[in-house]
Amino acid sequence: MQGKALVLVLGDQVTPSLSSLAAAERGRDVVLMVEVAEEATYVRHHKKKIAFLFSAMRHFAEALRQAGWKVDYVRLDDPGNRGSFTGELERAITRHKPERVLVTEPGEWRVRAAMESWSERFGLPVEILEDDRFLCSREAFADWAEGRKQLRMEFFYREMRRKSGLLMDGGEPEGGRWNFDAENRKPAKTDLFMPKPVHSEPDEITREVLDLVAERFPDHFGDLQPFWFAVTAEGAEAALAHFLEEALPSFGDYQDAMLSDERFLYHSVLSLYINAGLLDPLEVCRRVEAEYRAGRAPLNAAEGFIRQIIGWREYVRGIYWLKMPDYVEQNFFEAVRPLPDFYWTAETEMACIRAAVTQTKEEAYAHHIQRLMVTGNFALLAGIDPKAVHEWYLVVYADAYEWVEAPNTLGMALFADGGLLGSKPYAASGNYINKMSDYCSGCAYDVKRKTGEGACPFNPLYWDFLARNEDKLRGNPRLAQIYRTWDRMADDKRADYRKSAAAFLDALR
Ligand code: FAD
Ligand code: DLZ
Ligand code: SF4
Repeated sequence: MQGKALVLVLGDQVTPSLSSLAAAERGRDVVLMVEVAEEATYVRHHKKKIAFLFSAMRHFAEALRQAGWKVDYVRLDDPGNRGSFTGELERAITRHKPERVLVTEPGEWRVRAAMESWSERFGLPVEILEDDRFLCSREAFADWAEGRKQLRMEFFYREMRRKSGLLMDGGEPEGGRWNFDAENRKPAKTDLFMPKPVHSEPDEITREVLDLVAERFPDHFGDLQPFWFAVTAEGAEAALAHFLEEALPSFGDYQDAMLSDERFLYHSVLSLYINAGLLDPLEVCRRVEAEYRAGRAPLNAAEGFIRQIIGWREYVRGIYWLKMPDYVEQNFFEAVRPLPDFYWTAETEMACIRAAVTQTKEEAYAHHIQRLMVTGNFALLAGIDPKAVHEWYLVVYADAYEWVEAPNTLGMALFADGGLLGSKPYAASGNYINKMSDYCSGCAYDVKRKTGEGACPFNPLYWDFLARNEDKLRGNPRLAQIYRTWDRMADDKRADYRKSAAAFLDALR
């Protein structure tokens, strides 16, 4: 029998079936959970994210105790708290004198690098176990990627469908097609019924955490109140049940839509629960499939949703671990412009950006198309330094961890990886935002104006981006048609676009 273990459980590992807990012995081994300043400040996370995780951690520790585990929980303001995983593990080793340390692999490269130093540092075996909450292990992804000229999500996704059996009809995809994305691009109308996510009432534990966060992190971005996130598995389950019943049937149709007064539309708002471990991603997908099989949700909704989780979510994680630590250093377009202040203040005349940033500040949430086609698209077109954009996305969302945030930001939104994750940049002019949202009707800029005073900035920036990066993009077959349009444009029109873009970018300083 192996000796007594100290089991370190991280804030985004609040899952009873976690591999490190499964490998430990209840009643004998000690579970260590630590609130540490370094995790809240290595980037200055949104106040709501810190409160969500601390409260989820405290509730989880209590649930483990109830289930018979010995739990050593270090609070942020406990005397002697050294403020880092390494410092707190060292103190706990002195307290408990374990023979080994058990931990489930972390989500971030930075933390893994620290973990790998622990065995030598503390003179103890440190077992880093696989995180089996993912369908595809890091090794399995590396095997899949090996020898492929191009890594494309769609092919990876098909393998995950086969592996999980989700939406399969024998060996074939349900409905005869793997992907129903083409049916998922309807703009939403304001008179449609939109369900609101479930609001959980803060209990005493959460209220105590809210006071702590207000006192310790007053200068961090974002509003702490009102706080309505669930912080337990039961609360997250209620949010899932509500989504299945109220929003899933329309999830597919309006997946790409944006509306000024509807911050959540038919999105699930489950990413923060899934990423922290309060919901099991595969179980969520099975529940979605069951809604389809029972005739309560159409196939385009169920397939669209399942693709986001067993496709995109698993795929970006695979890319992250395959390419770190270099992945976050990439800057394909050599973009250097500083992040404009309005990413923090929301003070801009651009109604779409103002809406996305205001809601991000208030909710620590924006849905995918806002992240990709509004704040992401602007940063791409304006040539903002990818590191600054990456840090912003890591700070501002309650669901943000580097393993999922970095490939989405640097790969999908900014094309900073030169096309490893996506086959072309998601660059779009104001026309796209106008088609998919109601933002433009309330904007100081005119989306129909292409250049000059009052023109929607996305219009000249779009062409300026393509012209500026012509040497890097012209050879991309998916952009051939766009460059043909640019080539056919009259010289003075092209010059107008470039001049308008330059004037806007100069004023940004
Ligand atoms: P829904 O629209 O309801 O989708 C269902 C689920 O699918 C989500 O809960 C999520 O678990 C998963 N999912 C959907 N799209 C993606 C994706 N592209 N990558 C991974 N999982 C996905 N997601 C994060 O979880 N954390 C991040 O830090 C994050 N940063 C992003 C940064 C940028 C620039 C972009 C473009 C996207 C980012 N995403 C991130 C992906 C996506 O925007 C969010 O997962 C989604 O908006 C969460 O809201 P939801 O739960 O309502 O999602
Ligand atoms: C994000 C976060 C924060 C703010 N605080 C803590 C903490 O105090 N203790 C903890 O165990 N985890 C925290 N986390 C989550 C970690 O940052 C996360 O586990 C790592 O980034 C690895 O994914
Ligand atoms: Fe955004 Fe342009 Fe529309 Fe204004 S006009 S909301 S800046 S896309």
